[in-house]
Amino acid sequence: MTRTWDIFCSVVDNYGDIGVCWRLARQLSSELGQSVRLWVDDLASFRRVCRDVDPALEIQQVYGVEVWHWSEAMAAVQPADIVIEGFGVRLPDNYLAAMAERRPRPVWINLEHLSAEPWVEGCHGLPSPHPALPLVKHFFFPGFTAATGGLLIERELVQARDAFQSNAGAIAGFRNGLGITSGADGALCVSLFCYNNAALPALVAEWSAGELPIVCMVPAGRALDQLSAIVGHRIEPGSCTVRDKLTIAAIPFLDIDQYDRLLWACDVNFVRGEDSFVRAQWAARPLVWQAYVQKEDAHIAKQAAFVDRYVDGLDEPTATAMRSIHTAWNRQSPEIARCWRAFMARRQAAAVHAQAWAGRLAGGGNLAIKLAEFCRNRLE
Ligand code: TRH
Repeated sequence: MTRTWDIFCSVVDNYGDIGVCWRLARQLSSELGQSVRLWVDDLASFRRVCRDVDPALEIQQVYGVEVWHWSEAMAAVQPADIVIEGFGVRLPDNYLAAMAERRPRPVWINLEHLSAEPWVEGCHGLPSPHPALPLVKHFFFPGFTAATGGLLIERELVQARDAFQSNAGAIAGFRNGLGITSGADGALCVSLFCYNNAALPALVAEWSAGELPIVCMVPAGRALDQLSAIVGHRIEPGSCTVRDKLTIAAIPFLDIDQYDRLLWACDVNFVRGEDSFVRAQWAARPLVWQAYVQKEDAHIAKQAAFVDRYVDGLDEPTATAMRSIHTAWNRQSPEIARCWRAFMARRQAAAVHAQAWAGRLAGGGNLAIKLAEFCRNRLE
């Protein structure tokens, strides 16, 4: 049955919030036939992950989703059947009041951040009554097990990935399209998307001096800025910078579908935050994840909880290499050079495991489908 949805997204300082909200909105509309209104406070950032967005428009249709520019003076609208706050964003008071007035009252969801930590199962789905209004919000946690909300995955994703990864011509065409016309053959292809990381200089030194030719594909952004500082000159997207065995291939910031292809095309993906982290797992290639840095080292526990799950079923030396490289990268330690060498020594096993892991991930369920079911069961 078609329901109406309002999804609210505030772009904090990065792209994960809009990446997740857009992916969810698009999937609810195109695969589940839902009527979706997506409210976004920063259309310029949205345009970076989806080229079809026009930042000048207050209201527009994008792939069947009605996108509204969410400004402070929000228009008085009738709330939808289902209201989603992306990552605890605060809903405007007039909209909350309209939700309380509406009959039947909307199902109200706070879509939470992803974590592999065990406590998530106990918090997924919990209700939280509004202190003053007759409204109840439910917490919906993405996660890796059947007792959580699962992960976002589009219906055709696995098929599209497998077709791409088994087609050398498609991969070469994709690289050519990014302007990478030489250096990639026979080299290890690595994509790099990270926060400023004090371990990056040591990693670059290791990649340059190592035995293996490496092409590091870096979309424009913070990682490229830091690489520019490391090599001592501004690296422009579209250019290649060679340091001994390392070629830094700077590319533009891609839209989210092209970014998937980058992950599918690479042998190892350095990813960060939440959405690129999940996409790298679906890419079925080894990944190195930098968790979003939090106070009191909360991100270290978060990273370790994921790696604990991830290494299940791996042989001990590969599991140790996987743990060590994640610890060094997230602790931003120069130990990264040694850890990279150890990781490379277990490269084949890590690649086989990444395939198996991508297959296992589906066990946690499809987030959009689980969310739609969760809401359907709560509609008055
Ligand atoms: O941008 P992020 O650091 O987002 C983070 C996290 O979501 C974090 O949980 C949140 O609290 C914080 O923002 C405020 O990393 P993430 O989650 O990987 O999101 C990046 C998005 O950008 C993802 O949807 C993929 C997309 N992307 C592209 O579309 N093209 C690109 O070239 C690249 C590098 C990324």
